[in-house]
Amino acid sequence: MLKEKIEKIKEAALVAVENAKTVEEVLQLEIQFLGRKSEFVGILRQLKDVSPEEKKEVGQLANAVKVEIQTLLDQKKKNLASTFDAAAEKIDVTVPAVKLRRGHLHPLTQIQNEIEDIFTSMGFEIADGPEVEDEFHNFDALNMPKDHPARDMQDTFWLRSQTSADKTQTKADNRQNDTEEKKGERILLRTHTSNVQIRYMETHEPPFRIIAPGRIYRNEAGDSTHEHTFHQFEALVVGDDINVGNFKFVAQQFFSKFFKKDIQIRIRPSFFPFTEPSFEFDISCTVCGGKGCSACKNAGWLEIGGAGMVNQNVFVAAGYPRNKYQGFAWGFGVERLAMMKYKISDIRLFHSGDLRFIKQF
Ligand code: FA5
Repeated sequence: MLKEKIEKIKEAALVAVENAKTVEEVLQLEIQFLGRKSEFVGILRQLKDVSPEEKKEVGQLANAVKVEIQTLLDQKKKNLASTFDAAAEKIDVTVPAVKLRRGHLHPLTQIQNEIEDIFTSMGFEIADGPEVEDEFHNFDALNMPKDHPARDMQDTFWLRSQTSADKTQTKADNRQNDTEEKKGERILLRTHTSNVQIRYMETHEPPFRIIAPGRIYRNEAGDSTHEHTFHQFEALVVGDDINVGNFKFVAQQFFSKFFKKDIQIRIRPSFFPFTEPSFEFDISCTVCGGKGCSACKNAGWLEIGGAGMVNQNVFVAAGYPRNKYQGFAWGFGVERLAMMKYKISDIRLFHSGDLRFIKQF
């Protein structure tokens, strides 16, 4: 009697499990056929009322059937879980992928890297110097006496030293400031990259050739071609017999590589306290090649920056003997070069944070 009931349950379970379509359905069948309130468990409870022989026989059968149904249920669950159901998964492979937003180097960094690559290919070293500088390295050592009008050429952001910033000014502080001033120890934001000339020469002996790119600061109102914070790159080549011809050759090579076309150069007399003689330096117009156009205001030439032969007073301030070495130096504006290369009309765009501008590079 009980045996028949068990066989019937088994058959019903086999059919039901076979027809189940989802994992949820199988879990339901597990409760229905083997759960605590199932008919099957009810039969097992009745075993206590039957004879020992029948108990043994039915018990064995019940165990075997239970294992069989359980195995079948587990197998079915596994099969259904691994079946790919496109509708259930709801992945539409035709939906366009989310576009990854990739950053890139700022145009000024790109230009600086380009400049460094060209000069290292010509055997130059890259030198570095501090942006917070003392008066000695920014002015005094560059042959700019305290009262020299040349200091006014570059309006300066002066910084208060720790001692004078922390205390109210006393007579003693004033005396200390005077002493600092005499020794050229007042501090400032460097007004040009020429401070690196002195820093480098203090620790190196000629011959050498370096460039020093970097950020500089000037206390001036901005317009489309002037910023208070901008970049220059200094060049300094020193040896026994470096001359203006060497300068012209290196400059012509650099600008032809930088603008990827044949560039002519021109120098005009100028004045810088740290060079003698001093030049203003022009290149042939990168747009018209010298014929005259709107980019060069029909001049055929574009102004690039200042240069000259290192003044012997500068060598002496850096610790070299007078008249032992000769060298040339220049300081060119990086933004101005970038503006020429990419035809950018306003220098303020570089630091505007405007992504429409930045993304073009
Ligand atoms: C100097 O700063 C000298 N130290 C350059 C030099 C070095 C001359 C070595 C001789 C030997 P000047 O102040 O002219 O010179 O600046 C050089 C270049 O920096 C300019 O030609 C220009 O390209 C750039 N520049 C100057 N002022 C600004 C500014 N406010 N904004 C952007 N670029 C500027």
